[in-house]
Amino acid sequence: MHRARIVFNISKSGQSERFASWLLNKPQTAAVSVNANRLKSSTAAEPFLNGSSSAYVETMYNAWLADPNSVHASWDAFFRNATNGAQPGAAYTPPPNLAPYNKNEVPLTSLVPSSGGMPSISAGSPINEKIIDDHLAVQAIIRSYQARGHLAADVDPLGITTATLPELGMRAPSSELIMRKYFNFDEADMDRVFKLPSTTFIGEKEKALPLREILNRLEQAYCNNIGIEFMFINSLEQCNWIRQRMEPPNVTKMNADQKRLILARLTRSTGFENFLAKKWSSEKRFGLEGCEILIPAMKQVIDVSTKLGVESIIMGMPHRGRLNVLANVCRKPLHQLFTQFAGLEAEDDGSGDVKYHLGTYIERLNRVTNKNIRLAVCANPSHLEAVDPVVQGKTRAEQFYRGDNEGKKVMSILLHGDAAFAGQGVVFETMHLSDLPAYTTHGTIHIVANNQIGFTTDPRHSRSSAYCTDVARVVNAPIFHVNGDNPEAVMHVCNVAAEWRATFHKDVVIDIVSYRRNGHNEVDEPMFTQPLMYQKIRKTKPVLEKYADQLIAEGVVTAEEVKDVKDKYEKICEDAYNQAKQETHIKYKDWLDSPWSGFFEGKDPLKMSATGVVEETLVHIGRRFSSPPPNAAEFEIHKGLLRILKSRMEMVDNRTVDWALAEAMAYGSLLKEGIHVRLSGEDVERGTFSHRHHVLHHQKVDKATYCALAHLYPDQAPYTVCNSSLSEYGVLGFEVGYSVTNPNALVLWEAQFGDFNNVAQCIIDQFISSGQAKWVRQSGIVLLQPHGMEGMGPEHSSARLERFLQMCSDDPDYMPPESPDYEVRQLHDCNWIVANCSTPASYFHILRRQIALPFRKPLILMTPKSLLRHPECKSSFDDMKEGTNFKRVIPEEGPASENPQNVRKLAFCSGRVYYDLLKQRRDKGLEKDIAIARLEQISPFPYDQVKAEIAKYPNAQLVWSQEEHKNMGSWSYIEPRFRTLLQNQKQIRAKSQSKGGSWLSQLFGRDESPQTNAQETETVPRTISYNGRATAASPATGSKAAHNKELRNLLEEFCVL
Ligand SMILES: Cc1ncc(C[n+]2csc(CCOP(=O)(O)OP(=O)(O)O)c2C)c(N)n1
Ligand SMILES: [Mg+2]
Repeated sequence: MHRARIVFNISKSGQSERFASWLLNKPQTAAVSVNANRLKSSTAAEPFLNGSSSAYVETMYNAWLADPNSVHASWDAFFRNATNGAQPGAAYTPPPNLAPYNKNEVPLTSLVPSSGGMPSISAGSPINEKIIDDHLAVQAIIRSYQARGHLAADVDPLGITTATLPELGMRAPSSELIMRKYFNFDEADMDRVFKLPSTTFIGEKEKALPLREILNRLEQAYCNNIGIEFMFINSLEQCNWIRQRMEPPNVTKMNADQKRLILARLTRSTGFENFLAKKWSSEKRFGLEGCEILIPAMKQVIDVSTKLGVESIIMGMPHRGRLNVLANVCRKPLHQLFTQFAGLEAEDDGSGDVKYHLGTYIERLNRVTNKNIRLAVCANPSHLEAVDPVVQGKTRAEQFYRGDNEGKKVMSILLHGDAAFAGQGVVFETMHLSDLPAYTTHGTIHIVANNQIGFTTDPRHSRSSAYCTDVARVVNAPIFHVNGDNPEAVMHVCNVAAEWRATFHKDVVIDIVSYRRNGHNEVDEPMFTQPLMYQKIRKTKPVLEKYADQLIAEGVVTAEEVKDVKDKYEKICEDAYNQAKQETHIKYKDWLDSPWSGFFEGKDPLKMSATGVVEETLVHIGRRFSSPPPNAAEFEIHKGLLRILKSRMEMVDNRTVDWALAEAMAYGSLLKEGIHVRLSGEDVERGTFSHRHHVLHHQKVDKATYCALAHLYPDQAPYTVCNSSLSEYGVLGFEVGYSVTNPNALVLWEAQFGDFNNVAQCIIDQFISSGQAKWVRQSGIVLLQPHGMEGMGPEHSSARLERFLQMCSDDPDYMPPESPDYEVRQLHDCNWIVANCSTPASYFHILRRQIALPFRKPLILMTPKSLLRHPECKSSFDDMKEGTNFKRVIPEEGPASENPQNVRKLAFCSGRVYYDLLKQRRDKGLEKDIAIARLEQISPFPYDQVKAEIAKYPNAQLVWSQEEHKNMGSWSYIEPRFRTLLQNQKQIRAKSQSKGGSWLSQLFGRDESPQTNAQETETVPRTISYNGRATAASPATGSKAAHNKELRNLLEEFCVL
């Protein structure tokens, strides 16, 4: 109403340019009065003149005005008749074939005054131009509101985002400029009736309305407390769907029961924060004050979604209001929440996390829908938005395991802060997963708790986009900005968003524009930086008070009822508080977001199953993997691939495997055992190095593909191999989320080159290396990281092995006592496994070991590049068949091992450098002098097996050979662990060292005489020296020549005895 009046005022305020002058470049005319009664007459008189054909009509009309002969005779007749004042319908002569008009449309000519007062007119008459002009203008106004109404909407409870123009007495000058600039109807036009185009639903059943009512309704729909951005959506069906739900008058009206429910929920949301503030006034809790409506909003989304069939909801959210969400949305027992404030010790293992990061998992009855629902809030780090892809991965996984292929049963809700939503790139990466076949979760509901500030920074300094939600436009998600102080508008938007998700299975954003009543946290002073904003906030009544007053005034509730609901909730909190006081310990597992029921029960936590596989299985998988699709002779495979398949088949015949075949056998054998395998990453289907080829493409038929590993056995588990979007942070986060959902799956993410993993550093640091310690949540995710110095320059050489090793939690000064279950015990205690395997068999076993373990640990695996085709990098079936296992250390097995006493150097290494060392040793004829042992697993450090190898070569100097620079690779990790081991093994020592020899002396010469002195052996342990590249800032040189020189030096040094 108000706004319609404003519109009218503007038109009087002297703007002379006609609204539609840009549409019809014709001389303007004076206003004519329209007899509204005429509207009640004919509606279907001119069927071709509907909204969708108006552009065509306009073109025809323009052409006709310019030259009546230039249009079809039927058009000429029509325009002539119409301009001569023909009765509705009478002007019509069948025109060229136009689409039939929609049911809610009326013909334009029916709105032309039929008689009386109508001047006699002829072709080109200004009066008729005006009629058409005005209708086109009204259409354009409607469209303007739909497209840009949000700019003028009253969505800010503080009224600070939209500046006031005092002289006009209105907000949002942009809207005046953009929407109404050309508007020049005057008061007399306000009661003229205009037909409504098919693209609006403001009329409900009316097909035409007076201009005044049109404007009123548009104002109500688009410029009240909801601002909608949706006109960028490419689908007309979806645009109309939104218009249908937002435009009819009174769509946001709620009945008394609904209002009371909102009030009750708002009371809890507000009461919870008040209670915490009262009991723990100086504790940080990142309260929701100012955006308390978030809780009723989430509950509304959940209610509607469960009504529409959703059974499980996975949520991710930041700090703000998190405790409130756990308490009032998830209904986590309040006393458990309150014990988090008590500073109690934990009963279980782990280092824990602050209370506003912890996750939870609840199954409960939704009282509104009377359906059982599962709610999970994922644990998340401080790193804002990092949890987004994790939630998506978890949601996708849950959908997968339930067979919910369309996302009807499982869905995700992501909550965001305004500053983080706009600022964090991972939001964009996550959005871009939303429609990809192997990553979609079939629509996420995003809710922004938009308090118009990020810590101390105003939006104008924290984003360049108009809204904090603009990122969602890239995926055609509708965006609803809503004033957080209008609870009913918020609920309406929630209803529409939930329905949208259930209908179209696409993302949608609810932007709750609100404010932050306190500082960033409860002990911060916001007036330091936002004095004016906070003066305004101080004067703003809490939404609960406003809404309670409103409902009391409406007679929906009484003041006593309001007080009663409030007191009851306070009592609930007080009781829980007293209960919490009885607790003596907290339990981290109370906060687990992904319980694996049945996985740990009845298992020996230190018993690992075998990883070897019967030969028959290896052969079967090998053959399938080396064959074109069975029974599909017409499937045309690329000739190069046929050669690869043939050579694979030959390997199978010869009982050997290369890297790709070993990998396929690992996956295939797990699939056979019912373990789902999912391999995701950039270009993983073929493999960056064109070695994998898990998906064969028909050379003649588009999108016809074949994946052998998905068709190995009729009852196998599903295999997913999927090329991802070009994202590391988003995709790795997604796979982490996928991996934590079910332990009976091997989930792998492959970096294109290991070098790129640091783009996902946050996921690695915050979730993978520390997730179990912080949140008792295990993950068996595998990171495949192509790594190796092969002269490919600084960004294609290093997966930064050193970083992963630096984050290993095992103590370098502690050597675990030996036991029969040494391997599994170490794995149990570590935070993750870091390995750099040198053989296909090791790769096969270590992948299978991920599942053979009775728990789950992340595996960080350096993987090869040139080794994929290295003729020596092959394994025999003998190393993989039943009875074989993963070798954490591969000892020397050549001539040196036959006479160990004579071996002068024992070199330890890991990964591909082994093959360079091997060749060098052979070339130099040092096979009896130098033994090479390989650490296939670097961390946990295989003390037991390293010790045995060292003991075998008592006279050998010990060297660690690596191809990485000295400040990179494994050296900094293995050096202190070797020291610990050697100090613990004083009986093993080289005499040269007992004489004070340093690693330098070992390198440049050694004492041949065998050791005899027992006292010396006890006091002087052996040491290990370094053989590798010097320290450097960059991981690798960009010069091939420099690379080769460095390698030569390394290898020459390796041979120095
Ligand atoms: C990735 C990241 N960078 C910086 C921070 C530090 N930080 C914590 S809260 C915050 C402001 C967040 O603002 P907003 O997203 O609007 O949420 P609000 O606190 O206003 O609810 C910042 C910068 C962080 N937690 N994560
Ligand atoms: Mg904010």
